Parts: sequence; structure tokens; C-alpha cells
Amino acid sequence: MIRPILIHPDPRLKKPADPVDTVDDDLRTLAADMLETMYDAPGIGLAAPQIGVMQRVLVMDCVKEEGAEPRPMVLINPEVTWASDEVSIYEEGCLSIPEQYADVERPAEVKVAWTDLDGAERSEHFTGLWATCVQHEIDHLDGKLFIDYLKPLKRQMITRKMQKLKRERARA
Ligand code: K1U
Ligand code: ZN
Repeated sequence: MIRPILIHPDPRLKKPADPVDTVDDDLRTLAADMLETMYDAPGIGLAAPQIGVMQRVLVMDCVKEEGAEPRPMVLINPEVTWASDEVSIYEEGCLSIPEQYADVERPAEVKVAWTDLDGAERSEHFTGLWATCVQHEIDHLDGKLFIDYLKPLKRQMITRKMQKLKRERARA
């Protein structure tokens, strides 16, 4: 099922999400809905708070090449266990802040540990767009948006645009 994506500003996007304590069928349904919602948007990632679910779950698939095999990933209670000193700058977007993009600097590589949908502990070393995306999504689980890395004036400008967009959508 495709779920509606919250648009900034919304208090649920500023609040840290709760750790998941049990991996059960409800969680597997949530993960399937999140992947469907992400592919429909379309996006390369989605965190549960973006659909109003305050649990530490994220999905991502950064395979962008036409015709390439998709690689849907579901990360439960993800944690960055190592980050490179080397940084990279990527022009990020966000499904909760439509049509706004800005350069964000983050560690270029990260190691992340998480629980998978079978309840098994997993870890992986992410590089490139995968590293950027997983950090953007973990930020969502901590109530942080990519605009929080920008100068206050630019952040305020984007927030005002989003307030206008929400007013227009409410009227339509
Ligand atoms: O979390 C989100 O809001 C999803 C976001 C993830 C993201 C994008 C860019 C850098 C870091 C994290 C998006 O997916 S925005 C849409 C997007 O980037 C995209 C959409 C279609 C094709 C390719 C990319
Ligand atoms: Zn986002």
C-alpha cells in the first residue's frame, strides 16, 4: 500500500523515532509499504517518520541505472559504526521537501550495523550515493532534515516555500 508522505514543516519530522523491539509481520508489512511508497514517489530512500510512523526503520535502493537489477534494502535500528574522515558533497533532495535541492557535505564512506527483516544482525560498508543516502535516512530517524545543514536564511526560505505548498495542496 502506498502511504502519504509528510511534507515539512511537520512536528513528526523533527522528533527522534523509537527503536524497534520486535521484528514481526506488522513490521514486514510496514517495510513493504515503505518500499512501494519510495518506488512510487520516486525516490532512492524513505524513513518511517516520513509516513508518520515513529519507528527506526528505513528503506533504500540507490541502483539508478536503467535496466539494472534493483537492490531494495530494509534497515531496522541502523547505527553508523564508523565514518570516514574523507567527505563528499552531494546535491540532496528530500521527498518531504519536494523540488528543493542543496549541497550537503557528509562523510564519504560509512559502516552501518542494523537488524534485517529476519531479525538477523547485519553490517555493510557504504560508499558513493549509498553512503549519502543511508546518512540522510538515519538523520530522518533522529529528527534531522538536510536543510538543517544549510545557513538559517536558506533554510527559512525553503520552509516558507513548503508552507505555501502545503496551503495550496490543502485548498486543492
Ligand atoms: O529520504 C528522502 O526524502 C528520499 C530522498 C533520499 C536522498 C536523495 C538524495 C540524496 C540523499 C538522499 C530521495 O530519494 S529524493 C529523490 C531522488 O533523489 C531521486 C528520485 C528519482 C531518481 C533518482 C533520485
Ligand atoms: Zn529526506
